Amino acid sequence: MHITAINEGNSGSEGGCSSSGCGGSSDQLDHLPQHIRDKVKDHPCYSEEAHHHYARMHVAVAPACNIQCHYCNRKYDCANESRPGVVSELLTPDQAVKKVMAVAANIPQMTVLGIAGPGDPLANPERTFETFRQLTEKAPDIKLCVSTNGLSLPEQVDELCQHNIDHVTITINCVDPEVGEKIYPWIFWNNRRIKGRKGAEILIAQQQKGLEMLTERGILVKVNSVMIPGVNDHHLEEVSRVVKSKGAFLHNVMPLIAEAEHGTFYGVMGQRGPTHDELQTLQDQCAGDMNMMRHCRQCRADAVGMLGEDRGDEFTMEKVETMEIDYQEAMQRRAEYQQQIEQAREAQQKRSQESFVSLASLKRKRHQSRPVLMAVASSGGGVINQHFGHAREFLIYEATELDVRFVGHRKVDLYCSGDSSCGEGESVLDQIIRTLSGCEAVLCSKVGYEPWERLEAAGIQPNGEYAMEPIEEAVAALYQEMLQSGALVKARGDEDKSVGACA
Ligand code: CLF
Ligand code: SF4
Repeated sequence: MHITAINEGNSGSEGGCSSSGCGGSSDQLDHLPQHIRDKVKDHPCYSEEAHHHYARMHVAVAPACNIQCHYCNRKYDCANESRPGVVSELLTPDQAVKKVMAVAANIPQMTVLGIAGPGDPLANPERTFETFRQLTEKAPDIKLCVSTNGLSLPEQVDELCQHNIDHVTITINCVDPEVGEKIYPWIFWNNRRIKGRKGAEILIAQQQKGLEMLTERGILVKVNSVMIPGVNDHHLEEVSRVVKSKGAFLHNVMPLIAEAEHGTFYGVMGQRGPTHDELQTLQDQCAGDMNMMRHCRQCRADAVGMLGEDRGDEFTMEKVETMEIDYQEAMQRRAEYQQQIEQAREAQQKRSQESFVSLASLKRKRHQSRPVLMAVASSGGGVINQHFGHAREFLIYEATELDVRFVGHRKVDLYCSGDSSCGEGESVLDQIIRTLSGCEAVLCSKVGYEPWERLEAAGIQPNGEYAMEPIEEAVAALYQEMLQSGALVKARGDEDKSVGACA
């Protein structure tokens, strides 16, 4: 069994940020030039495997925006890069730099600083570039990252290059103005508001031009797209093809978040977001042409910490102002800490390569058994280390005889809140079970008696036997157990008819 994380089905350029979990990240990244591997290997968004180990932070220095998206309300974070929620504090560049240094000194695994809102960073160029300029000088060990709607991108590419920015995200929801006019009511361009199709046309042209200019200059570009059922869902495969042909490195198809209480056009109009299945199906369809990101958590524009967690409250400006930071010393500690992470990653990788051999020897005839979805509770480090009741999200993996791949995450409410309600959260448990539908096992460090019974009754086998084991290996091993027990053999007539057709 070969352990991969995502992006199966890609051709030669696969890998990239689609690292392959503990099992084969070096395999998939090995074919890339060293300078690209260096750029992605510690970036929690560009490398799926890295997101188990490294953190990012955003500083909210960019309040204004030059377009209107139907899924955005200015009161809330930019939906390009964040789930709706007010930004707690808007920062000046000086404040942002202080905050970054405070976070870097306290969270040694923080490798990337991104500016992603709450408006558009390139619609606020002075504030954005001043922040980058100071950080390049004061915190040279931190990678800089920016996310934009792309309208001002071509005019800012040279400036971006001067700031040593390796990673740029462009949100591209369409390449066809007919689709675009349903998403963008207007843009602000050359001091004028331009509505409808004309506005969408300009935005698309600028995005494509900006993408080409960045890739020509060797900057890694990730394209984010918001999947809006009935509006651009059938169009996003084409978007994937086009941006890939222009050199984009990674495509991140995210679900629309539209709630009436957010006050967005889509929210108020009742536009729904995609289901888990719809999202995964589209990501799989796009994967034929493109490296796909599936671990995006749609972070806030002021998020701090590992993807999926937010430690922003620990670093309010009020608290930051009281922290005394010796950054030289902090850099030294960060380097040592990150070296330990790298050693652990290397050890995991070696172990997985060994298990590759032993698992492969157990492999049965291809397509004889069906794939299985498994949910995993992990608080980071790439291992199964979280109690079922403490999980706020489950990582979803698909195991087959040939590989294990990460396919997404599903958020849940906390089952065990740590007070007396723990174990009595009937309705929360119902909701978790519903959220995990389609999964046949849930792997966690521990699970209580009551949820165990309820999960089992719902056809989701709880499993605490792989506590502290690397995720992909544990999923692979459990799949093998299921395989050997005969539980996964396809019913007669379900076999893949294509098997052996060329043999
Ligand atoms: Fe931030 Fe975006 Fe850079 Fe990452 S987020 S600017 S590329 S450092 Fe990452 Fe967050 Fe998804 Fe963005 S998980 S929303 S993709
Ligand atoms: Fe909102 Fe971002 Fe769209 Fe601007 S680009 S309207 S801030 S979602």
